[in-house]
Amino acid sequence: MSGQTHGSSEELTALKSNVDVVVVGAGFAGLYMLYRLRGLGLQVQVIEAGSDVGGTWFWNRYPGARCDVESMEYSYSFSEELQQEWDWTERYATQPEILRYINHVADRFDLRRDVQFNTRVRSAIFNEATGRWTVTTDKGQIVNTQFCVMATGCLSAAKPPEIKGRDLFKGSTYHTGLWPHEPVDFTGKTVGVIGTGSSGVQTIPEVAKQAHQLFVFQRTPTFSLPAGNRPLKEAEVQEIKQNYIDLRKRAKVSPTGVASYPLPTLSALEATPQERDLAYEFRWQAGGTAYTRTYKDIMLLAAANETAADFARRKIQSRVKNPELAEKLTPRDIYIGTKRLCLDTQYFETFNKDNVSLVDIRSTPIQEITEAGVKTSVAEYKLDALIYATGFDAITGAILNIDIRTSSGLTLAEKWRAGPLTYLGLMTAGFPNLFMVTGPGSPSVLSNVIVSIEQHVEWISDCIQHLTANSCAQIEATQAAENNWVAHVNQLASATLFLNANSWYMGANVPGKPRVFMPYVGGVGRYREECTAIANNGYTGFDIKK
Ligand code: NA7
Repeated sequence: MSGQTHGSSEELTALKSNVDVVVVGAGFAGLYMLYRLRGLGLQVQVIEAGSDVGGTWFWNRYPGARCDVESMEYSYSFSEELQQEWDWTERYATQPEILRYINHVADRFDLRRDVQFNTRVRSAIFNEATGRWTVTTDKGQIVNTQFCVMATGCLSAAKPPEIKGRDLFKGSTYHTGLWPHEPVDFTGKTVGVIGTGSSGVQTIPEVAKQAHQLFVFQRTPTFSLPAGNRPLKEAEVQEIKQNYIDLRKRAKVSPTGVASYPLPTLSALEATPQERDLAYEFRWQAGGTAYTRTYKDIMLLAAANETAADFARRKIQSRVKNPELAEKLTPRDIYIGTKRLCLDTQYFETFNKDNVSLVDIRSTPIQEITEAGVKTSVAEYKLDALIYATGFDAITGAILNIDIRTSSGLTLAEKWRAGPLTYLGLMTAGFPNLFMVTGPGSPSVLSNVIVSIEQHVEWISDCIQHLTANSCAQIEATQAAENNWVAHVNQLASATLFLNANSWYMGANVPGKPRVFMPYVGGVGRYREECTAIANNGYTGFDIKK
């Protein structure tokens, strides 16, 4: 079956002024959080900036937008009825299909009535005397709450590029992460795309189908693999559904939150070149980001990584007809996988089209945006439309866009000035009763994020239930536990190649942002075990007050 996309939800709710929990965000995290908290009999107010549910899938409507985790796994597991009744149609779901799914979930569990849409949270202030939070919205409304949950998403603060003259351009401007709701027609237009990360890689082939002329402004070439997308067959869907409970269990204990990914045991360096080529070819044909899991040391050792990168480079070169152009599109000075690996459908082949041109802005940098288009050091490209596929202020951006502070003057922005500090990516010392879903220091963006969201939401709701059952009003991460966790997260990351890349994992794409590797690399299964053990031991590392 397919869900009906709900119309405007604006009229459905009036903001409650006094609740047990405020949840910020009505994406996958916020909606499940609401569902669980309601199940505990709590009063909940969800506040969402968009005009409807969906979070990242509400905003990222650009042509070609698609998930890079397979649809049968990129979906909620908490309801057996839900996972049995919903039918995914493609191996990798499109944005519209995911949005239909999340709308279906909102309708099925009657979630919208506790969501205030079209509203941004401006500040959240903890009153140390009363032990409660005051949450203020951009409409000047105030909500008093015991707990705050930031379900604000890791990729929700769109980042325009810091290029001179950005507002001068007279044509149409778009950001992939803030795409209009109405379809955009590029037929007959001269279009520019700045950015060749996942969003650029997905949208470029689609825009090229329409545009008269497409200029792709590339700063860094991208490692991208064919997604191998295809329609799902009824028989395979039924087989997965029959074994769904087992599949979900395996996902939860796996390193990446994806049950179908391999658990490599061999070293790339112990295999012969022929064995490696066979193994990489197998993964290449299979499609998907599991390519970097072909061997256990690809993300750990430079020499092992180079074998995977070399194979991927050869593949890129075979996809682009013009050797000079192929070379420009081939990443040379980055370890494969240290920037998020992209999955594409005909990305490199698109550059074989006559109406598509690559502008290498590393050798000929953009100097400014003009009224007419984009001016590089050697030419001005006159455009009708300009698409920024320039990414996000990832992981911390949306949280820090809210003024979070305590009555004694501690601000989160100040505390995190040199990088985010958390205990388990769930809480941060000094800010009692403030939870984060997939916060920095948790597997988040290195995992199937739905699996990580469910784990966090369940941990948080169990924690609130524990507090309530024991007549406790307050929980806060201790400074010592936080220090140890941050050291542990950094130690794990420093054993990998991730620290070498100018990636959004490192905050390197935002000028002035501290350069810290933000996610937890130890894996979903291991992380879950740690979180569960901490809760089972009476919330070790947390101060709990009556
Ligand atoms: P990404 O992966 O951060 O990619 C952004 C792209 O934009 C990347 O190619 C950047 O080049 C480029 N960029 C960013 N700022 C500029 C400026 N100022 N000038 C030129 N080029 C620029 O964002 P996406 O939206 O594609 O994907 C984010 C995640 O969303 C993705 O990994 C999936 O998980 C879903 P750079 O590489 O920095 O040289």
